[in-house]
Amino acid sequence: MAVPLQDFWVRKMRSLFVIFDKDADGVVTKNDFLGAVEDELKASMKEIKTGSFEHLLLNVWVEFWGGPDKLTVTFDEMCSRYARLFNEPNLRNLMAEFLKVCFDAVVPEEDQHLTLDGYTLFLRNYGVHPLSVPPSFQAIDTNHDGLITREEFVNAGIEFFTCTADTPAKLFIGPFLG
Ligand SMILES: [Ca+2]
Ligand SMILES: [Ca+2]
Repeated sequence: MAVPLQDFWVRKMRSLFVIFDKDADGVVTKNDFLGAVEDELKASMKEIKTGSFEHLLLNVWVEFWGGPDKLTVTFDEMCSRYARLFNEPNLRNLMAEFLKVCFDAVVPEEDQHLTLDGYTLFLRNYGVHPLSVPPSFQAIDTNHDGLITREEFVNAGIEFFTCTADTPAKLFIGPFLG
């Protein structure tokens, strides 16, 4: 029998799910998920980055959302797929790889870090209002130097998806909706 999922973690996943369930009907379609990357963000990426980003996004859909065949996913289905992160280290590696590509996609080649403006652009893509971004930025900027490094970004993302406790990383993708 499956171990019950930890309540706080489920609430984090809820904050993630609603970003993609824009019409709030309890279902996220594959098109909702893959279409979440807006042209504006794509335009700011190099062509090769766009290709690898879309490829990874598809992998994330297959591993954590609908699976290889389904075109829709419910919240419970998504949760049970993300819960596999607790037992399957290779999935953590995939998630870390995805987060690295996300980071590289929004950070200019010559820079090594994400600014508040860059993170605002990234989260706006997911419908997060610019005024809601600074608390998330501060949560991820763990050494408080006003810049997010790749390592800070990936660590916060992994913590968002794999930590069951209430930590600042709950703000990784914007406001925590509880
Ligand atoms: Ca929906
Ligand atoms: Ca920092």
